[in-house]
Amino acid sequence: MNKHAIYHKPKSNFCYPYDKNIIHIRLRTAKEDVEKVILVYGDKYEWNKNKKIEMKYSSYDKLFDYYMISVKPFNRRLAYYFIMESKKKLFYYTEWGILDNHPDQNEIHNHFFEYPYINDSDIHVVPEWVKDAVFYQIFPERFYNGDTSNDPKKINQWGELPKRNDFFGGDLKGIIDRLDYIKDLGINAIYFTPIFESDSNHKYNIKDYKKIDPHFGNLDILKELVEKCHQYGIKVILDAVFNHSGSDFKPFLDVIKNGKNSPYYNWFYIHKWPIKTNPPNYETFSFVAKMPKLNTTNPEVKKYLLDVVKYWMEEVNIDGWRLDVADEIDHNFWREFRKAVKSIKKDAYIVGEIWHNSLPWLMGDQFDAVMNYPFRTACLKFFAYKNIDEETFKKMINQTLFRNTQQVNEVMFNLLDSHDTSRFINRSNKDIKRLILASVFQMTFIGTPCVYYGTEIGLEGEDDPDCRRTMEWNEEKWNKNLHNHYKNLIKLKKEHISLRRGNFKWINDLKNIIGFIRETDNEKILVLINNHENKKNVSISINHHKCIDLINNQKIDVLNKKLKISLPEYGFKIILIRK
Ligand code: ARE
Ligand code: CA
Repeated sequence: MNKHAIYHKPKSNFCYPYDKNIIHIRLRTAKEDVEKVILVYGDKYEWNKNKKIEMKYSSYDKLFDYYMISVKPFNRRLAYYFIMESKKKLFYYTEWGILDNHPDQNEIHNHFFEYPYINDSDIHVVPEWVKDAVFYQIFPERFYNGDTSNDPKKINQWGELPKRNDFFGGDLKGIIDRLDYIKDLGINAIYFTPIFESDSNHKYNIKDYKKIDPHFGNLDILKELVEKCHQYGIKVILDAVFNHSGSDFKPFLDVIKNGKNSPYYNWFYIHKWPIKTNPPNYETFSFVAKMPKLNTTNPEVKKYLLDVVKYWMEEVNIDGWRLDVADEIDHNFWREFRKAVKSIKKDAYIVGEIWHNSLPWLMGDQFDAVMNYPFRTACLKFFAYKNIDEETFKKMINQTLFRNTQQVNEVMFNLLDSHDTSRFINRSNKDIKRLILASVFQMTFIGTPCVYYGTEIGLEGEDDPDCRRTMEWNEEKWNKNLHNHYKNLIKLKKEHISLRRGNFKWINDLKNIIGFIRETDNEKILVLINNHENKKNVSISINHHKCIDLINNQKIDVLNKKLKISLPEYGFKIILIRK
């Protein structure tokens, strides 16, 4: 057995409470090295009643296999160790490492791993509604101009290609006007990029945190928008830009003027006064002079920003926050932020913007999820660039799943593109088939999908600023097939609980086909994806008799317990397996 590969760690993504009765335990071994893993577990105060249970082979990536088990501790406490079988030999894995002999039971207390006690407040409880949500991301300046009287002085023609500093006049009234469209698509949650006062089109350099940007509307219009959304069953989350303010934020202007005498001097990280902007002699977001970094470790700044949070949640009743540059802000700030948010709305959704492994923010004391860019990366390589095969794609996806706890995976914000990336369709050589397959995966995979406005009609765009083109409202110019496809997928997700709450499991023995099952106690759905330009036939062993193709609602016959499917080029199937 390859002992170097064995890994486990309590109170991490390898051992955490899923709810107050259940602890998830994971173990990593070298790939195809171990035949069997047993978990020996009990209560440390009653170890003589310990039990053994076999762990399930759960997943793999390039180098490793992963085992997993849900255990029910007897009394909320868990003491445990592992027995691994490799080439007919047994190994014992305790907190002190890997032993060739069974640990001495008289000394076992000093050896086992522990999850000492499941305290309620240590459990990461994620908002239930997010599991049912299909998000839509809107960049308000570019969605619809519903009120020309609030337009910026100089605006471009709707439909022109956007340059970095262009304005088009989109606003909150425009979103109210187009809510029927959003509703009709099946969307039930919206993420708005920033809407507070700011002189840019993206509004990430905020001048006044308590004011709606006048080109977007005002407090009353936002209230109306959120109320209408709620009437339509649509939740709303806003963008919290707390890493930095705009350089015209009053406290920063005060520092420019008064230097060390300003009461706000320590709200920022000023290297030297007087302030210079080229290059800035103060900390910023990514060297951008218009974005001075806020000192969120300063209690006054913290108080100010948490007050902003409270204001919008109470005044407008929003349902959560997306956190800008979340990884560059201190963890303690986020811990207090979470408490503040959840004390106002218990099931508010907190989704951080972090592009990498985000476990340190996702253990329950900070965010509920992050924008899942690693998911996008895997989808780009497999569906858009087609430069990895099925196996590599699965390994990448498995890696993303094992980075986080199960409850986080269930509400992960899964996206194919955003206002910070080129459109998926542009990365796919403008080949709609590739976007169709990627969206099938996105909508049927575990987690919460988000559609970036326009992606559903085939709107194109390269990197920022081109990915922020105006929404196309002339239906003649839509890709209608794509739009229908999105509507159908979203509808299926709403109709089938297993696509929202079901377990996720690959079918591992398929060649050149992606296949997986989503399953709840009462429902089972099989998804098959053929990412090749030739037809593929698959045969899957199955114990059930009735299968229904959910795309065309046709019955599929199962003969001799074999489900035989022919997948056309770039074809997919979503099949209900009747239990
Ligand atoms: C734009 C251009 C810049 C240009 C600048 C000049 O993109 O190249 O220098 O304008 O003004 C907002 C605007 C952007 C604007 C930016 C700066 O939307 O249009 O940039 O402000 O003015 C990293 C961060 C991540 C960040 C991305 C963009 O970690 O937090 O970079 N995303 C958020 C928002 C943006 C927003 C800001 C932050 C600033 O979503 O819209 O930009 O408030 C890897 C790295 C990531 C990196 C990612 C992308 O994966 O690991 O950390 O994200 O690449 O670069
Ligand atoms: Ca307008």
